[in-house]
Amino acid sequence: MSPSPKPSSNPALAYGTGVPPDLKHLHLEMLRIRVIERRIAERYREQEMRCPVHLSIGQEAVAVGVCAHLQPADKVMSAHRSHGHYLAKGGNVRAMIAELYGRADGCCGGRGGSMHLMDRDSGFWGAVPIVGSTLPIALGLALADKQCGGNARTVAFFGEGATEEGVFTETLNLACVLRVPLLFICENNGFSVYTPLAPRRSPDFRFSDYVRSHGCHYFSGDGNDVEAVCRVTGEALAAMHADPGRPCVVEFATWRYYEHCGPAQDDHLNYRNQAEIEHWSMRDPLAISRARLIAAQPGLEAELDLAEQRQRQDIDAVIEAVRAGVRPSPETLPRGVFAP
Ligand SMILES: Cc1ncc(C[n+]2csc(CCOP(=O)(O)OP(=O)(O)O)c2C)c(N)n1
Repeated sequence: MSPSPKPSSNPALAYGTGVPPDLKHLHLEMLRIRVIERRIAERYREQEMRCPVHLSIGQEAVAVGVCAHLQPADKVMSAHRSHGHYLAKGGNVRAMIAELYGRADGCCGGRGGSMHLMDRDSGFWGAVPIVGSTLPIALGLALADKQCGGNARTVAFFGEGATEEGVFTETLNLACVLRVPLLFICENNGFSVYTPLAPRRSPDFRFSDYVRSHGCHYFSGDGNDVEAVCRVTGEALAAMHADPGRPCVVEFATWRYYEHCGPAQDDHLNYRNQAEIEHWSMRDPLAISRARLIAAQPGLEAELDLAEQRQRQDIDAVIEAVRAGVRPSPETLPRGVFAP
């Protein structure tokens, strides 16, 4: 996996709005993200990556299905669980891994780690782990584009936990009042760290009603089916196109397979019930797309296996190249803290 050329060479990005997504490309892109995150999980135990990691294993379909509609000039912001969004938007792999390893050639100079990714050349405008904090920044990006007469799309990815921060309501409201066409993508994986939705929301709460009552479009879909994500995102973009200036929230139901933060699975902690775990384990986004592809074309099985093998070799080569790199020198520590 050599550093991706800029602008992005992400194959999924060739599938702009209106073009039916190619399931094989979408699957391979999800697989690439899965392989990279699995390798991060495996290598994390060596304790050379010194930053916390929030893996999105299980949530790849949302990142890939949404970004399949975007071009490099479109802008994306994310939060603490951002590897999938960064990669699906065409972010440079080598710069991301270098960031996790704290190397000077990391996408944030090795100072930020996993939770502070950025690759503006590919339209990934940043990730920040303060929950909800990137929502108003995304609104600012979309507002600037509107004021300058641009036609880039701006997308904010966030978890459902961020909707419980006041800043979500403020951003949603301002987007509606100022008529800023921001696309909010809410990945509802059902948990904020260890807390499920039930104790966090009244049984009467309807997120769709809440969003619509502000004057915003609302759509929802199966976040573990990449074709469904693509379809619903396309519908959301079409609704925004038909009614310029009205923002849109799309909520995708999904599930993370690993712990909230860290390289392991934590289902033994029993904060998620067995029935839910079994339900979602039968709905792995990669298993779904692979089964569909092979049912349509049985000969693809060997090709997909080979692709996975190559992706593993690629990420291993990137990791070894990154490990040979240098750390930022202490003299550069204040860089980026104070304006010159
Ligand atoms: C303002 C703020 N409050 C609390 C935290 C601690 N925290 C980090 S991630 C997280 C849960 C966020 O859940 P969600 O937004 O649904 O994203 P997920 O982790 O499920 O992807 C919390 C509470 C934080 N980083 N920022």
